[in-house]
Amino acid sequence: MNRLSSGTLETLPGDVIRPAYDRAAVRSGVVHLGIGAFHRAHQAVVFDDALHAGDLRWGIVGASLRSPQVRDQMAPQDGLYTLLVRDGGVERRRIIGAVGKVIVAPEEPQALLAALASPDTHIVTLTVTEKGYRLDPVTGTLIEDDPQLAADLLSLESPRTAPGFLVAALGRRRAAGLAPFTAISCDNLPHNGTRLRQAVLALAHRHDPALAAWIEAEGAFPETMVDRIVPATTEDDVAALAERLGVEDRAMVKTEPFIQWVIEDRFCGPRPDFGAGVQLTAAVAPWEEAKLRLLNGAHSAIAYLGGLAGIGHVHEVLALPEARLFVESLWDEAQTTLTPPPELDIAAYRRDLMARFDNPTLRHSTRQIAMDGSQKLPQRLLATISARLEAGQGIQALSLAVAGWIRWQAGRDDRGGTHVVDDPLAPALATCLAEARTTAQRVAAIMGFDVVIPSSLAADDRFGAALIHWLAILETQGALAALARFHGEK
Ligand code: CS2
Repeated sequence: MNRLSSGTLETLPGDVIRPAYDRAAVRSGVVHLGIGAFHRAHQAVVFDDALHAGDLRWGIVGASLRSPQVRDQMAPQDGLYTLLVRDGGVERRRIIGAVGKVIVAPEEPQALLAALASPDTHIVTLTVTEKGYRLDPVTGTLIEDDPQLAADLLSLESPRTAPGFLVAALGRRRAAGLAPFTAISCDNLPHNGTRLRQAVLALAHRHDPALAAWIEAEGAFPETMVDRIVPATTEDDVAALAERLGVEDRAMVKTEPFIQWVIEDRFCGPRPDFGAGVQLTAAVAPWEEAKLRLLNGAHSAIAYLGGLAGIGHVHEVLALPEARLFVESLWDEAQTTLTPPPELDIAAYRRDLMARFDNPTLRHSTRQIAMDGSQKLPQRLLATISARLEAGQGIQALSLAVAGWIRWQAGRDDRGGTHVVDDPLAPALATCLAEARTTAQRVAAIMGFDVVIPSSLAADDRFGAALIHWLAILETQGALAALARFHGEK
């Protein structure tokens, strides 16, 4: 079967939306680091909207910092891919044309630097996951013994890390008399702009304090909150789409109708006239906190507890009344820790969230969300627990979720299935738990794991006791029994 490409665009069924602008005339105003499915279903769509609106400055050069997979999927398709929006039985298909080319950074670091240093480039967006910033989650300082960062600390001739590429490119821009670009972290991290700025300034300072001062004075690192559920594409999705399109698209992404991008209005250069889905604001933190603690907190809880029960997808977990009630209780706990922006109606947000999680056609896998728990837990669950404890409030639902994460480390679910713990700290966590023989010892070991659990929380007996209580039930009776017990005890 033919591939989707500029040459086969015309053969697509009439209901497929396609680029209504001249792709040959598009300039690349954006470089994106970490071109995975999330970027293609989120920021790329926003820039594609700008192109549709007639502002041709906002094409994207995508970069992959690790594997060539996305380049290999997109290059034969001239960068084109399908955005498949699924809502119950309704499916909308749109071809996104914003991505001009994809660079695999380890193969062509100089090409990526050239794109970042180009006078056409005004915005750099990043989805490099929590771990990509090379910052210690607790102290916020650079992880200097990370081998890739260590290489970038020595030399920025051929950078390896996201901060490394940004610093090297900003150095070139300064030398060429160009303004810096606006760098926008689109990862689910609290204060993501501040973190990116910290990583860039710390690295720049080590190479050239004058460059660091220039970045500090002239650059911009807006905070953002990004939201759209983008499950990983499966072979079945690719096959089903090929049947509908008549051509094969190996770079397709599937997502929900909902899209939200809240951006701090702090750009140091041009930006598109953003349309639907984007809100510019002075304060992102309240949005971000609500999203991280409600959406992502529930997601992680569903992933571990549902995954332990051997359930594959989010909507299937929520089909169980006890899981649903548990999520509502988790939200009851998280909600009191928020200071929502005036425009955000939390009750309506919770209702909408549950409906988004229920979307049966997304098939969002619990294992996908369970990934990288050590990087996600602090902002999704642990900060919420600290806030509740400080206010003298209960933490039972939040603790059951964290106990689920601890239990997940054993690599076995309640039905005897096994899973790989996909986490950059998996080896360290395994070592930390290796000697622990009892539930209490396992909890004590995790409490001492200070790259994830802040010391103030580790010292709080209320948290320790709740974890022991729930972990014991998870270990002896399983996740479904724990959820049922949760309601019995409430
Ligand atoms: C999910 C997120 O995989 C995960 O950890 O919680 O990717 C989530 O789907 C997005 O943040 C939604 O905006």
